Amino acid sequence: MFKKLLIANRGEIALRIQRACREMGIRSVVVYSEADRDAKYVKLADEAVCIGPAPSAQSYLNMPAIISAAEVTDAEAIHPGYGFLSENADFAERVEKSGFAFIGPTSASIRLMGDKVSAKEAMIKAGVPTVPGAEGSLGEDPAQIIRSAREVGYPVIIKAAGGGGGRGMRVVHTEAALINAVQTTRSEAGAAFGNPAVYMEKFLQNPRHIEIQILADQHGHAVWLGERDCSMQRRHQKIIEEAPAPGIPRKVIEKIGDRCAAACKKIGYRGAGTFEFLFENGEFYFIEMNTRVQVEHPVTELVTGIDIVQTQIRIAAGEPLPFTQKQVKNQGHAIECRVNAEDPYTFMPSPGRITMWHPPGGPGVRVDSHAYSNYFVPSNYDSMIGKIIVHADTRDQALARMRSALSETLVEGIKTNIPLHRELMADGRFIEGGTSIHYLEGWLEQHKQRP
Ligand code: MV4
Repeated sequence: MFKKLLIANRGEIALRIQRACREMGIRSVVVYSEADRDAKYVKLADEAVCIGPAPSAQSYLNMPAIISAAEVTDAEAIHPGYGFLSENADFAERVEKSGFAFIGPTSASIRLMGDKVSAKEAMIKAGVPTVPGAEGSLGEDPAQIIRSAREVGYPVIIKAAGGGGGRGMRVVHTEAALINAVQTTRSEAGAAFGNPAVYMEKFLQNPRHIEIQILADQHGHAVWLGERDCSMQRRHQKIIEEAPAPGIPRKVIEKIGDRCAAACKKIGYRGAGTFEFLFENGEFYFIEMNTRVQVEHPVTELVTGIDIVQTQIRIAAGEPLPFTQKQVKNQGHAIECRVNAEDPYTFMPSPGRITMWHPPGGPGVRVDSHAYSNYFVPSNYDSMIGKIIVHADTRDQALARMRSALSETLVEGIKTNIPLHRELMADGRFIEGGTSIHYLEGWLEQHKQRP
């Protein structure tokens, strides 16, 4: 096992990785920007290295600074967390070429999944169901593009191969709008991702967003840990996640989970990963694969009892998976609410000093947060300041536990989205379960007039 690991991230996930290291007897090095100098998790690390000023481009995205920090501290491995450099294939490659272990898949796997066209092709080959659409990326011939759209059937969606996570896509409802939409998406993609390639899919009108968590080792083993329902989102920012996904028969989930694990073996995937699906009318359609640990990993940890971050580290150190598929069991129900420093209804960021932080507690309540009373939330980064996660035997009990946890939580000095979470936990349709990716935006539209 590694003796020392560098955490190339900040905030709650830096603290989460640090906790995994401490339990495993691994010394942790945290890198930080000038804006995060006084954060408690920085002081709690075994070693801390300042890598630059507040803007991410000069600190958390600064590859030479991070690799130098690993060199001067004699770290053996680098954990990228999520966001920042976590899905940057060039970074993974530079980390390994510099002699460190990258806690994640090979740079080849990251590259394969980073290009959404090659990711989809790999999944089709591996027997994972994908959204119906035109094969490969679109060519230049307008007549051919028009024929493809007729075959797929309107509405279609044009997506950038270099996009993902909702960036670089356009829905097209009529043939009259098609060629223009393709051209615009192409030029935006070229500017934003340095890759003008686009592809076409059938546009699914009202799906849910369901994802499958997998873990794969370097010895040819791969397991799936269950699913998460991440449909409660606004502008591609998830706010509530849960496991298992309400109302989907276990047989249907098991079939797709087994396909994901088989696909990992087929492509030689290693580490933690997530297969993202759209789920509509009882069918799963693969859209993208994330090659990192995700924000919402705790709901899967709570229902399986498996520590995903520790397992990521063990896999990178060359250990075999410590459990088989048969030993993976989902127990009870878990719900996560992301706590953001923002206005709960306008979603305007609300950085600044937290004058009072009183997190919830009690049985089945987990809080992953780097915040504390007198912590200053910098304006330079994502507004998420923590996550409240609950676990109980049933979904109804988990909902009750989350309502109780939210009622205990006090955050003063800045605005947070906790009032929104309190309302959603009391919303009839959410309580029923199974709302689509468009539910929250509709709900916000209907709840515009408030005190
Ligand atoms: C889609 C879709 C409907 N049909 N693809 C958005 C994020 C990116 N991962 C893929 N996305 C979508 N792809 C087809 N063929 C609708 C979305 C989508 C979405 C997906 C997941 C979660 C939230 C979403 C919000 C709007 C659109």
